[in-house]
Amino acid sequence: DHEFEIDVVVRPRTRTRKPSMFTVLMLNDDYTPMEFVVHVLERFFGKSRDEATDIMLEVHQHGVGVCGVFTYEVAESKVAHVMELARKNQHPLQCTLEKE
Ligand code: TYC
Repeated sequence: DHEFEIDVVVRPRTRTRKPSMFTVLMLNDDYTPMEFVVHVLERFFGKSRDEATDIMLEVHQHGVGVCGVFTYEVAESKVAHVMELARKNQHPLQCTLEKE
């Protein structure tokens, strides 16, 4: 009489969750100098001068533009840095984050 035993190893499946991503948006206004916006995009978002100029013009012409997409903590930190530098220079520049 023959019996087969099959051992099955069951690993508890730990869920790997992708972090939610957040888009950082730059908003247009009538007062912030174009050069300041270009500087901000270079300094905080790693853009080249050409890329920064394109994004700035997109915001200037259409009201809003994408600075980049990041995890929540990174996006929030970048927005805070932009707002802080704008405030220090007395520019009304607004930067916000939006869940993807
Ligand atoms: N509209 C501004 C001007 O004419 C330039 C500007 C561009 C301001 C982008 C904000 O996010 C901005 N000086």
